[in-house]
Amino acid sequence: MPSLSPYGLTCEFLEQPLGMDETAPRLSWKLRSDDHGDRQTAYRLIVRAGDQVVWDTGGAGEHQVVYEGAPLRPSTRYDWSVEVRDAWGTAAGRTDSWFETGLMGGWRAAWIARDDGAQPVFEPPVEDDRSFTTRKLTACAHLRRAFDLAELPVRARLYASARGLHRFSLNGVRVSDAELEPGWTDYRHRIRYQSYDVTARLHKGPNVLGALLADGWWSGFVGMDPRKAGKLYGDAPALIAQLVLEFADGSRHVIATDEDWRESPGPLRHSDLLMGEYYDARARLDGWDGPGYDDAAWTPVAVTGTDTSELVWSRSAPVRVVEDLPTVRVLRGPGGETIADLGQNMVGRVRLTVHGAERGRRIQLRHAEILEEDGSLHLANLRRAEATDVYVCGGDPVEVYEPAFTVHGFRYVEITGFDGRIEVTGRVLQSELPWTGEFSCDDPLVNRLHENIRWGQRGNFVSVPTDCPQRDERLGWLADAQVFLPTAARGADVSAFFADWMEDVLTGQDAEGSFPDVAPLVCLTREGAPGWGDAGVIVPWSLYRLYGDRRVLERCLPAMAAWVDQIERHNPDLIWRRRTGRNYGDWLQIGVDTPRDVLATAYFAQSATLVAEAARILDRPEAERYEQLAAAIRRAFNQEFVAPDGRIHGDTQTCYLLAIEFGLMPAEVAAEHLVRDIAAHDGHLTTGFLGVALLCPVLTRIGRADLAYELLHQETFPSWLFSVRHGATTIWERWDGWTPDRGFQAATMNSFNHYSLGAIGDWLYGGVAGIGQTADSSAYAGLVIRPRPGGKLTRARAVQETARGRVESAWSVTDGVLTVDVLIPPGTDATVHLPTGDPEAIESTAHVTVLERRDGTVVCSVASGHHRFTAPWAAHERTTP
Ligand code: RAM
Repeated sequence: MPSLSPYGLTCEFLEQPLGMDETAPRLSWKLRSDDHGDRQTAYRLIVRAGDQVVWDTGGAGEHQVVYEGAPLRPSTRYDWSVEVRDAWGTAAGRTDSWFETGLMGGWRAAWIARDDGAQPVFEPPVEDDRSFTTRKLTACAHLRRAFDLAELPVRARLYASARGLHRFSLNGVRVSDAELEPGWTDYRHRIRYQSYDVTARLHKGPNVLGALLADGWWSGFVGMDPRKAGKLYGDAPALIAQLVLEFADGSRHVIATDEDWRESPGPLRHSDLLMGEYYDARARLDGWDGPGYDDAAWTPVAVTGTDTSELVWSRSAPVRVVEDLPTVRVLRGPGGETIADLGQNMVGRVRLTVHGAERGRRIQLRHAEILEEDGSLHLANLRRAEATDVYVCGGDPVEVYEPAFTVHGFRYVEITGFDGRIEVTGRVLQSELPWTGEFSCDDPLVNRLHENIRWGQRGNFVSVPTDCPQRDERLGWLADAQVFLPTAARGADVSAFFADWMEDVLTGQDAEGSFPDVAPLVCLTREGAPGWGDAGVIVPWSLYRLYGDRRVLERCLPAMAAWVDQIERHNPDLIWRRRTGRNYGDWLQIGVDTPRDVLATAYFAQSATLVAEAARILDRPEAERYEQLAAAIRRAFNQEFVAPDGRIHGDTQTCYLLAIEFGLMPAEVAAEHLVRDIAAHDGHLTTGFLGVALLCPVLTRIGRADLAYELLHQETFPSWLFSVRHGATTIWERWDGWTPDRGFQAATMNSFNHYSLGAIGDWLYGGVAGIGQTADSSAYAGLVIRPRPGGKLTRARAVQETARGRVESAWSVTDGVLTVDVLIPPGTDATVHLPTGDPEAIESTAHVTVLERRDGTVVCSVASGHHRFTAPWAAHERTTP
C-alpha cells in the first residue's frame, strides 16, 4: 500500500478559510509517509464549485500552488482536493479541503451607530483615586433587527465588522466563539470583516439578528498616549453587517445594517480593553436577541456612512479562548481581601461563578501579575491600565459572569465586595495559533524556560504581536516581533498572522520611507529606530525563509528598499547616525552600553543585504546595487568602529554578535572578543532585546556551543534561569524585573509578560535539538538536522511542523552511546550531522550516504522517514559547530 499522503491543506496559509477574497489564492499541503525515501513525484489538484470543475491542474513538487482556474466568484464554496503519486510513481493519497470566498467587495450595508443624543452616562464604577473619573466611558450598545422567514434558506452567511468590537448572535445564540472581533489592524487603512456560516441558526417564522458593540481599539484605550486615550480612531463605535440568505430556487435575500435597526444600552455599562468591564446584571435584557422581545422602548440607530472601502477579509486567525486555568490557591491580602492565584501569568479574563449573592451586590475584580511583599497586588506596573472588572449581581441563586470585551495580563485576581462562595477560572485568550511544535529535555529548569517562552507567545499574540498585555501599552513593537518571529514559528504556524501584521507595518511607513516603531501605528509617529524599523525588512525575509512566502517578499520589496534608501540618503557616509528615531539601542541590555551608531550601522548593513537577497530571489535587477551598498556599509563599519586588533567600539557582546551574525568582519576575530567578554562577565550575558536573539546561535556557529549551554544553564543574575529560579511563569521584559537586592524595577516599565528575551527559544529547537535549514533553503526544503549534546543535558527532543511536513529530532546519551532519532518529511533534501569523528562507528536503521567528515562531525545525506542512528559518545568530546 502506498503510504504517501497530503495533509494540512491550506488556502492562503489558513485551513479552510471562510470568507477569503484573494483572487489568486495559494493552495498548499504537507506530506507524510511511512516509507523510507518517499517523495511526491506528481500531484493533481482539482477545484470544484458544486458539481462544476473550475480548475484541474497538476505538476511535480511545488508546495504553494497559485490558483489559476476560472475567476472565483463571491460567496462561493470551493471544494478542492490534492492527489499525489509517490516516489515509485504509484497513485497514493488524496485529501480534500475547501475554501469559501467572501463578499469580494459586494457590500450593500451601511454603518450604524448609537444616535449621539442617546449616549448614556454612568457613574464611575471604581472607587479609588486613580485617573478613572477623568476618562470617557461608553456603555456598550445592544443592537437588534427582527425579520420573518416564510421558508428556510439553503445557505446563510453573515458578513460583519465594526469600528469597535462586535459580538453577533442569531436567535439568542452567538454566531461564533471568536473573541474581540474584528481584531486590530491599522484602522486608518483596513478593518477586517468576518464571515460566519449561520445556516443552521435560522428558524422558519420570526428571527432576530443581534449584536453587542463596544469601543475596543477603535474608540477605547490603547497604547500609552493619554492625549489620545479613548479616541484613537473615532469617538464612538459603529457596526456593519450583511446577512445573505440563499433559497432553494436560487433567489437571494439580504438583511443589512440600516436605519431599521434599533439599539439600547444594557448591563454592559462599559467594556474597555485596558480599563476593564462593568456589568450590571440588574439591567440584563433577557431575551433581547431572540424573537418575541418587545423593543418598543429601544432607540432607532443612526446611519453614519456607507463607505466600505477599508473592509478586508480576515487573513489571520481569530482570537479565541484557548484554555481554562483553575484557581490553584486562595490567598488573603493584607486587608483580608480574597485573592485567587491561577498559578500562571496569563492573558485573558476570568469566569466568575457567584453563589447566593443578593441583588445589587457589587463585586470588584482587580488583576495583577505579581504580589507585593505584604501579599497585596502589585498594581504599579499596570500604569494607567485599570484592569478592573465590576459585576453587580442580579440576585439569582447562581450567577456566571465573564467579561466580553476586555483582556488583562494577570496571575492574581483580587475579589472584593462579597465574602460568599465564588469560583474563579482563568480564560486564556489568544489568536488561534495551535501549538504544533514541541521541545523537551531532561533539565526541568530549561523545560520551564521553554514553557515561559510559550506563555509569552500566547499572551502577546492577541490579534497583533504585542509587548505588554498588562499595562497601558500593548503595542505591536517592531523589534520585538523581528527577534521573536523565529522562535514563534517553531511552536506554531504564524505565517498568516505575521503576513497580515506586515500589512500594518507597510501602512505605517512614512513618506520618506521610514518604517515605524510600532504597528498598527497609533503613537510614536517618528521614524522607526535601528533594529525596530528594520523589522520591515527582516520580517518579510523571515516569512520567506520559514514558510516560502514569496508573495510577501514581492509585496514588501519596494517598501524594504525604500527603508534602506532613506537611511542611505540621510547618512551618505554610511554610518547610520541621522534619522535614528527614538534610537533605543540594544534595549534593556544589562550593565553595558552598546554604542548606538555601531548597532545602527550593523543593522543598516543587514537590511541592505536582505534587500539584495530578496531582489535576487525575485530576479530583480536592483539586487546588485544593494549588494554593493551592503559591501560599502561593511567597509565603512570596519573603518569607523573596528580597531586593528578586531575590537569593536563599545566592546560589548552585542557588538560582536552583530558583527558575526551580519557578516561584518571575519568571524574568528570577533569570536575571540565575544568569548573574552563572556568570560569577563563570569559566564553571564549582557545583551538586550537585539543582542539576545543572536547569543546562543552565534556561539554555536563559532564552535562554542559549550558557552551557549553555559549561558542557558546560568542561574545567577542576569540569565534566563534567574527568573525561572524566582518562580517566573512567563518571560520578563527586563533581566532585572525583580531582584532580591533591589526588589521590583521601576514600575513605569516593568512587564512580567514579554516575549523578546524569550528569543532563545529558536535555539532550543535549532541549536540543542538541531532542526535547521541550509543558508539558501526556504520552507525547510534543505533540511539540516544537527543534534548537539551538551551542557547538563543528556537528552533533548524537538518536533516542528514545517511547511513541508513534520520534522523530529531527538537525541540521548547513555552509557557512552549517542542515540539520535529523526523524522524527515517526504521530499526534503536532508542531511544529518552526527557529532562523532568516525563514520565507521555509526550504526543506522536506514541507508545513509556519508557526504563528508568535518571537525569531528560526520555529515550524511538521509532519505525521508524515521531513522535511528547510534554512535559512540565520549563525554569529553566538546560539542561541535
Ligand atoms: C518598551 C517595551 C517594548 C520595546 C520598547 C522600545 O515599550 O519594552 O517592547 O520595544 O520599549
